[in-house]
Formats: sequence, C-alpha cells, structure tokens
Amino acid sequence: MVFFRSRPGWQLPESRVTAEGVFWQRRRFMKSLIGAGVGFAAASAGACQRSPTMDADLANTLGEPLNGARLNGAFADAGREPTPQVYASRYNNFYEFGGSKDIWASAQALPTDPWSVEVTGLVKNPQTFSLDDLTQRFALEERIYRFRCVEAWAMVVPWIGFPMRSLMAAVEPTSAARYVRFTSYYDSAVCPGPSLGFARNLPWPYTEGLTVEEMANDLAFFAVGVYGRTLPKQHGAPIRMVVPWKYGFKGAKSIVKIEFVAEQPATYWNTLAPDEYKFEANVEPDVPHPRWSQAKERLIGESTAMFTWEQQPTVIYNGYREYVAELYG
Ligand SMILES: Nc1nc2c(c(=O)[nH]1)N[C@H]1C(S)=C(S)[C@@H](COP(=O)(O)O)O[C@H]1N2
Ligand SMILES: [Mo]
Repeated sequence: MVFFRSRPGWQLPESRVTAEGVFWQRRRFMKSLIGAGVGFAAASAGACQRSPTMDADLANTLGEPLNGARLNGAFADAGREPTPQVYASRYNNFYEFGGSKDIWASAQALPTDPWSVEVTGLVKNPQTFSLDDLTQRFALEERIYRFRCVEAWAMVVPWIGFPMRSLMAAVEPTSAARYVRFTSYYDSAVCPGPSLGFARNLPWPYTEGLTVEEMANDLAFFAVGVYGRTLPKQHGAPIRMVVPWKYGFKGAKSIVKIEFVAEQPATYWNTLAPDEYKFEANVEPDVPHPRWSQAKERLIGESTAMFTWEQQPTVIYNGYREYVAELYG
C-alpha cells in the first residue's frame, strides 16, 4: 500500500491536517471573511499570500458552512496535499452546463431547493429522501480522497458526506438486487449543455452504475459537502457520488434517483463510447485509454494549460488497493 500510513481510524485530530493543508488556510480565511462581512479584495490582500486568488464571483458560489462532520482518521491523509479549493471549484466537468472546464458560473442555474432523492427498485423499503433527511439521518463525516479523472488530471478533495452503505441499510436491497443505477438532475430548460453543439444527441439524463458490492464498499461515499461547506453547484450540489478508486466520471453529480436493479444498467459515457469508458472504470495505470496513456496523471494547478501541471505516476485503484482489491480478485 503506497499512500496510507497505518493510523487508527477516527483518532486523528483535525489540527494534524490543519497545519499542513493549504485549503484549511483557505477555509479559515473564507469563514472569517464571511463572518466579518469584510470586503473580499481588501481581506485577500493581507490574509492569504500563499494561496492563489479566489475572486468574489467564485467565492459566492461556495456553499454554506457545514459544521459537525467528524474527520474520519482513516481518510485524513491521501498521501498528497489537498488541492486548494480555488483550483478544484473552478475546474469542473458537468456537461449539463457546458463542454468546457469553466462551467462553475453556468452551473449556478441548477435549482437545488427543494431537492429529493428517490430510492427505489429491488429494495424492501423504497423511500424518498429530502435533503434534510439525507443530512440528518446519516452521520456526516469528512474524508480526504484522491480523485482521478479519466482525462489524466487528478486532485485531492476533502469531501463531507456519508457512506453509501448507510443508505443501503435504510432501504434494504433484496437478494435480487445486483446493480445500482444513479440518475443525475436533468432539465433541458435549465441545462444549456445540449445546445452547445458538442452535446447533441447525448443520452441525458446523466446516469452511472455500480454493483451492489461496490456500493457496499467502505470507500463508496455520498458527498453533500466539500472544503467544510455544502457542495457548490459546480461540484454536483446537493448530493453526488464519490467512488475514489474509479475514474471521476463514475461519480455522478446532483443525484435525484437511485434504483436497485438485477441487470447491469446502461450508463452515460459507456453508452456514448463503450471502448473508451468502461462500466467498471477502475483507475488502472497499465490499461491505456484508446487515445492516451493512463500511466501518469497531472495534479491540477493554477494554469489551465494541462501540460504545465505537475506529473505523477498513476497508482492502481488510485491508491486504494487495500480497500477494493477483493472486489476484483
Ligand atoms: N451529472 C454529471 N455528473 C458528472 C459529470 C457530468 O458531466 N455530469 N462529469 C463527471 C466527470 S467526467 C468528472 S471528472 C467529475 C468531476 O467532478 P468535479 O467537477 O466535482 O471535480 O464529475 C463527474 N460527474
Ligand atoms: Mo472526468
């Protein structure tokens, strides 16, 4: 196991990370800024020399403070520094809102209140959860996860949410359930993506799928927050999937429906280009994408020119072999 030093779960004090992570500086900074109602430009000049600039427009997209989530010590150290939020929250894939990485502003059209998630299919207790249900019935925790897009860029993200298997316990899948299908929000009147030309005839809504065993794995997570606050819309507010041993496209955003089914479901990218985007889509450095190698990855940074980013070797299952190898043995 390359990235995780052994450390008892749940025992790592937040200060251990606070001292090291750049984003924590940013977080405290944002909190004090919002709390004090200080003008953004004036505050940013003095408070944050090490951090890149977060302009007020981007800062306005960040969510509400989400307190009380305990840092899960098993996922406190991703082997890399957390990516500063100013990078992670302005470089996104969310094709419903456009085909560039720069959709953080257009994604603000996503209506997130009210929200409900219907959980249905082969379960004993089908239920529809409001967002309050999701954040109050399941104990929230913080996990710092590596993140790897199939496009070979990577980051490290401090998510807040709850394990997918907590939700499974609430709905009780039957023994006939073998797969799970996740559906993202879609409304053609709200989402400009399909009219941009790149995105004609796409199989909206965005859907993704897991096996029930994958969904029950320790790592599989529903995020309702990031960087200490509720999810910004560009990250898939108010609830999105996080499956860190798989390529990022498996992590469907803005989930409205979860169905337990018997057969492997059709999914968005796999339907579009099955040779390029496998259903399983585990991070595997030795399995190239048909159009590029997956042997290395680039950590996202300030420049939008990817070739200037720091390159690192890709690690099998994105560094999470010890958690998931048994699924694929
Ligand atoms: N609904 C929806 N979910 C999505 C996508 C999308 O276009 N639509 N893009 C996926 C891809 S390719 C990646 S890499 C991640 C990006 O997540 P982030 O923008 O929060 O970093 O979201 C995934 N989830
Ligand atoms: Mo991606």
